[in-house]
Amino acid sequence: MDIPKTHPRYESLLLREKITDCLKEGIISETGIAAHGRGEAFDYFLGEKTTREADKAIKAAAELLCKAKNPVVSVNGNIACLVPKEVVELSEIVPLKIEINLFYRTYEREIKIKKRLEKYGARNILGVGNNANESIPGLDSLRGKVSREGIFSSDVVIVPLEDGDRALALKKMGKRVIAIDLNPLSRTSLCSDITIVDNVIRAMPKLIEEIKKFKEKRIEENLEFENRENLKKSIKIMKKNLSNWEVKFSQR
Ligand code: PTJ
Repeated sequence: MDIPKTHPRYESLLLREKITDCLKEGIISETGIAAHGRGEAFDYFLGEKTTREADKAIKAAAELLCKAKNPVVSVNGNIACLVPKEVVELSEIVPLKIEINLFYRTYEREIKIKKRLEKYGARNILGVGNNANESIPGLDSLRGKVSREGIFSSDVVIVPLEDGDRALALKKMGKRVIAIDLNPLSRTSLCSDITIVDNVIRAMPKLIEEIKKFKEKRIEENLEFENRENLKKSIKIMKKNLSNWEVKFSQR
């Protein structure tokens, strides 16, 4: 359907179209649609823009990625759908490995996601078929199947948009976890070392920019970052936006 550009929710509707197209193609799981909807709601509360807190988390994430020895980006259906180009760019500039890791894992979906990423220039994608040859201890879901040379032996993992069972298990393995999650209350957000409370659509290009800047500076920086404090501030922003709307409505 042609969405009129004048529609007040044009951008958001375009994203929904992308998501439904990816569902039809078998990239996104059916529950990925529900995950997207939950994200939309939190984005609304956030004001649909990158906050100062998210910017701070992005800078800290850029530094952690640049200093990592074996960083990996974990890709699920929603990420392959929404930001495939950015995933590939990230893998080139850090550089880092791309690993497909799915909750609703089927070989068919792995291949479809792999092909989509390759269309954007990705090479050596891990986590497909027999390459998912290791298990994350204590994780019963299929997300526990990981690649030995990827997530299993990584020191830093970036997990954009997922639920918290794996993030916690990765922490227990001693890894540093970077999450991108619009929900500051999710288990992933709470247990990660750095949570970027922002939409992946906005956060990924900004993360790439910050990595470029960090590399250009070539100086030792040790940014201080307190995840819980940052999360609290993101919640405060949401609360403030909600109260501002409440005031606006009572003035009508
Ligand atoms: O592709 P698969 O099989 O691995 O399945 C992946 C899904 C997404 C279905 C699975 O990880 C899942 O169920 O996730 P949850 O529990 O719904 O969590 C997704 C989180 O991402 C929620 O906290 C959402 O608020 C958040 N989220 C959704 N869309 C975005 C987002 N965060 C950032 N940017 C978004 N665009």
